[in-house]
Amino acid sequence: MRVAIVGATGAVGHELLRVLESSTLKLDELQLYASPRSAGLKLPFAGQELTVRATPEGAIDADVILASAGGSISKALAPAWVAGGAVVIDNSSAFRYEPDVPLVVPEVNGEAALRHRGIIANPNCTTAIAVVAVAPLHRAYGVRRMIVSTYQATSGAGQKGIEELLEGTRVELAGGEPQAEVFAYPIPFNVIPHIDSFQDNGYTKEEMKVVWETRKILGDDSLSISCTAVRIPTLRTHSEAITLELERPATPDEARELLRKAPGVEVRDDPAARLYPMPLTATRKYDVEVGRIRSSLVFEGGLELFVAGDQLLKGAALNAVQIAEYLQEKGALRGRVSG
Ligand code: A2P
Ligand code: 11C
Repeated sequence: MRVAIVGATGAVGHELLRVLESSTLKLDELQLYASPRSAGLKLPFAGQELTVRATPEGAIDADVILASAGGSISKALAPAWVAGGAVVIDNSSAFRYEPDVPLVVPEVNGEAALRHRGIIANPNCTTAIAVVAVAPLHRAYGVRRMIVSTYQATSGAGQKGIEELLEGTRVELAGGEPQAEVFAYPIPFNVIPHIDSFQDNGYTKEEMKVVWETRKILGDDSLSISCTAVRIPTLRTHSEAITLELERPATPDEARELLRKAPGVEVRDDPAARLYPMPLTATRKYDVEVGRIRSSLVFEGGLELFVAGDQLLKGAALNAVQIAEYLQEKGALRGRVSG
């Protein structure tokens, strides 16, 4: 299989290289693309050095293109990549809401990927992490309402987000005033309830992505969902507090038992032993940590939980590679419907 990464020098691109090194994909060739600024740069991969090329305007000769260079690049170039015969697994939000573009988390709705017409969308990282934990509960108990509050790391905003936290922290500790370019306000020692643009309904686009994408992935437009998305001064891994109202009552023990068997989940839930999900322990892990599972005090028979998932992995690079692996396993890489 010939694979290309577009956006190979970015925060997600870096993780794609690492995940591909240990993936089950039968790689014959790996091509790396970024902006013209990075052309000629060499990046390590599986003991070799691969040269980054400027992303061309037209088709790329590859079977699978893992795109992570932002929505405008995907929007402009993905049609040409598809016309050239590639399957595009797109990490941006450019195509997620198009009815004929599957939005896929393989553990949850892998079979949707088989209906692709050239483009498969990778969900927003906050959504991907939440649905890994919520989907098994939804199947068993029927989620009626879901309320999410997030604690999102700076790398959600890419490499520049990481640098703004690190540099700002150095400046603040030296007694200076940190700058804010990527984020709306200085992020060191702060908490910012503002990710992406505000919408007419008062929610941010990041918050609405959780609503739209969770419904699409779970295939249930009746789900009542609301989200408050907050940026915090951590480097990576998004955490989320999730409250669920259920159709059929669940006890915390039943939920723990179910989630222990769920793919992509690590139950980390023993408060007496101070065991709960945290960025400290979830970072660089493939599984999403789930803990603090307890009966809701608000919704009778409902649940409260806390999740922490490495959003550069399950929320982005890992999920994209898992989609490619799923297609390979099902022999569906070349099986797309034409047109
Ligand atoms: P570059 O490093 O050359 O700017 P992040 O999400 O971490 O900010 O990364 C964004 C990725 O998208 C980087 O690999 C970046 O490459 C790439 N990128 C940015 N602009 C373009 C462009 N015009 N064409 C292709 N890739 C781009
Ligand atoms: C963040 N979740 O943390 C965002 C980044 O829709 O793919 C991912 C945006 C997206 O800033």
